[in-house]
Amino acid sequence: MTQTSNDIRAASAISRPSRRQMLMITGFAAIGGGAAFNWDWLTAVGAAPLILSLAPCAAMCALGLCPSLRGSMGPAEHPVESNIMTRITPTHRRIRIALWTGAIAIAVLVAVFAVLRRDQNHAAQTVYHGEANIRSEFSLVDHHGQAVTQEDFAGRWQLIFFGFTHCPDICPTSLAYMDNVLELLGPDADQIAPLFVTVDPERDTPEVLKDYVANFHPQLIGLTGSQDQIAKATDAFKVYREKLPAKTGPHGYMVAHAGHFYLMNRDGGFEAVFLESEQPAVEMAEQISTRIENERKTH
Ligand SMILES: [Cu+2]
Repeated sequence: MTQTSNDIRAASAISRPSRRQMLMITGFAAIGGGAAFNWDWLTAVGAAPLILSLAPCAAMCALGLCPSLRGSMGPAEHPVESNIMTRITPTHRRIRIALWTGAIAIAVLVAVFAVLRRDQNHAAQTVYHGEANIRSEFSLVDHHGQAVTQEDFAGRWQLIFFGFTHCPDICPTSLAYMDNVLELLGPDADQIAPLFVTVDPERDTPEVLKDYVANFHPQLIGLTGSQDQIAKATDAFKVYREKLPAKTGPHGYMVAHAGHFYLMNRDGGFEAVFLESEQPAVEMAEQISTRIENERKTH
């Protein structure tokens, strides 16, 4: 093989981007494309400089005009040398290093932001995972003795608490807290039906409930029913309740029960649960008003 044909082969080899360059270009293009596909301001901010910084380099590489290679592709009077690095000037090398360093840094940032955002969204979507099949479905009797079902509260949000009037601590504390939340909601409280469903229908007749709810928010509605009706309601909300013997207190028993507030949307679908001990009333009120506000924006 002649020296000339070797030169031609070498020249054509280095006029194309190397395998390593192609891999890097493909990788960055994939990151930029992924970021652009999941478009929002953050990925846009990250992807734009990435694409802008890479595009000229990628184009020059593809066209064989990369500054780092140009020296070795010179005209005939500058013969090709076997080691192309000897033809890269310090300036070209600095440009190339700066280009790749910037691109890699931006790519890493975009990837980190993308992962962080995905985790955030993931967390937000799965907070209440496993309780999505809770539905507001009941046929009960209110504290005026009127038969009611979930349909009577359709079109309003429902804030539901299960308890019993003989409860020594959790129920009065939670209902007073619910009172605070409703006060803090201001006019938005009108969008909500606050319901107190007894887990002790044996003692909590409509009359007993009427006296009891009068201690709390004026909108609070007490609900009772037969054992069967209460059982169906607690099943629909997956509420734990258990009648336990109690030496102190009237009638020799108490009812252990879960102390969650259920926030149900206007369609009776599950929205969120809250515990009195987990956040101040103002925070729970904010979480509810944010939902009502979002609803206003989307309608
Ligand atoms: Cu209680």
